[in-house]
Amino acid sequence: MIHIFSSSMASQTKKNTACVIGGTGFVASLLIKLLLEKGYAVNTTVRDPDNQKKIAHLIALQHLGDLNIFAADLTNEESFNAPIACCDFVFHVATPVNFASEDPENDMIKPAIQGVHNVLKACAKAKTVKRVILTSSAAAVSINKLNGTGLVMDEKNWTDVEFLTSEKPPTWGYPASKTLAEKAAWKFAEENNIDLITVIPSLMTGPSFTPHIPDSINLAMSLITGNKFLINGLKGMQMLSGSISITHVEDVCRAHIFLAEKVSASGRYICCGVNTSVVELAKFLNKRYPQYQVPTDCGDFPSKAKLIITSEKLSSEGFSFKYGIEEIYDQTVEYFKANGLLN
Ligand SMILES: NC(=O)c1ccc[n+]([C@@H]2O[C@H](COP(=O)([O-])OP(=O)(O)OC[C@H]3O[C@@H](n4cnc5c(N)ncnc54)[C@H](OP(=O)(O)O)[C@@H]3O)[C@@H](O)[C@H]2O)c1
Ligand SMILES: *[C@@H]1O[C@H](CO)[C@@H](O)[C@H](O)[C@H]1NC(C)=O
Ligand SMILES: *[C@@H]1O[C@H](CO)[C@@H](O)[C@H](O)[C@H]1NC(C)=O
Ligand SMILES: *[C@@H]1O[C@H](CO)[C@@H](O)[C@H](O)[C@H]1NC(C)=O
Ligand SMILES: CC(=O)N[C@H]1CO[C@H](CO)[C@@H](O)[C@@H]1O
Repeated sequence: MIHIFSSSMASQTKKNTACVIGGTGFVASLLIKLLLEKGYAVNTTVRDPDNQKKIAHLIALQHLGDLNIFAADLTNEESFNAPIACCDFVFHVATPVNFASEDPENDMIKPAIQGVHNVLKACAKAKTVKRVILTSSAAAVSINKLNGTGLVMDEKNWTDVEFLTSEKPPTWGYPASKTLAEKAAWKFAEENNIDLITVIPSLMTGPSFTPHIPDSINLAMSLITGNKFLINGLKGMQMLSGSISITHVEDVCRAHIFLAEKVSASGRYICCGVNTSVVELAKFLNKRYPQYQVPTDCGDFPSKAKLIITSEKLSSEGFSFKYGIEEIYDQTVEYFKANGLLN
């Protein structure tokens, strides 16, 4: 009797509540699933709640627990007040992504910064928010003009925005927007006394239950699928960002929740499972999946990465990665097979 009584009391204690900004995406949809599985009540925002195709995978999560879906756009300040009201934690995951943009300033940089301000303003207004977790990117850490190999980048390092905006290398708008948005978040949080944590993931892959295959998975799989455009994208990524660094999406989502709950956590946290280069990755994939005949000859493309980004700080808080390179790719290959994209 006593046991039954105490467990029913426990179920009445207030649930942890979280708001996830941008719920439809690759990372956010898995984050919502993990939060619901941990017993959180979740409010999420999407741009287009009436678009059944874009939100069906979120509706399908509602059987796991308490999930409400709200309409909000990063450029609309008022839209964040209702979903964030009364929440303990806010995960700001959404960001405008448009690698082909001819106007990165208006397509990515401005809305990303505006989004950070609008979300953080709503958090300050709510007065219940204990911590905000912003999803930044390795693109906000590792891009600089230095040459060499074996450089180690950590949370003290910031991408050189001056280099990006003056030389405008291909795809410069995305890293510029991520860096400037994260800097804007730190400034606003300091001025308004908000407990902010930033999570800094590298390229993510792993299975996804979004309606479309996420771009980052297609990029990570390009050496296997043989998509020349994306292989060039991967090479461009190594040249610009200094390495090919890969993490299982579930580890990144686990790190978000770990850092929200870890009271002693503060500042930026790089979350990177594996550091590698295009040539090393090609050799690994060629050996592990001989059936796909991944070419390993990349001509005179640099075989060694310029740098690694280290997750030492995250590990020293007690976080451990669940997935290494073998499991990351085994699971992604299975996901591609299940979607008819590989034999
Ligand atoms: N994927 C990676 O490899 C990777 C690596 C490092 C960092 N990150 C970071 O991780 C986060 C999630 O990335 P992801 O891969 O999950 O991206 P994604 O699948 O493309 O999702 C992006 C999300 O942002 C939302 N969004 C875009 N513009 C918006 C706006 N104006 N207002 C409101 N929402 C908007 C999208 O909503 P709609 O559904 O309405 O379009 C979508 O839910 C991003 O901050 C990204 O920079 C990703
Ligand atoms: C979600 O939004 C509603 C409406 O603003 C609010 O009452 C509730 O406390 C919010 N939080 C959660 C986690 O449900
Ligand atoms: C890096 O190498 C490039 C090409 O060789 C050169 O133009 C540039 O000046 C070098 N940068 C530094 C900081 O040494
Ligand atoms: C990274 O930051 C540290 C500390 O500010 C600095 O000493 C180091 O030169 C930076 N590394 C690079 C490659 O910019
Ligand atoms: C310096 C460092 O952390 N190197 C690691 C990069 O990633 C590989 C795994 O792919 C590790 O073996 C290295 O230790």
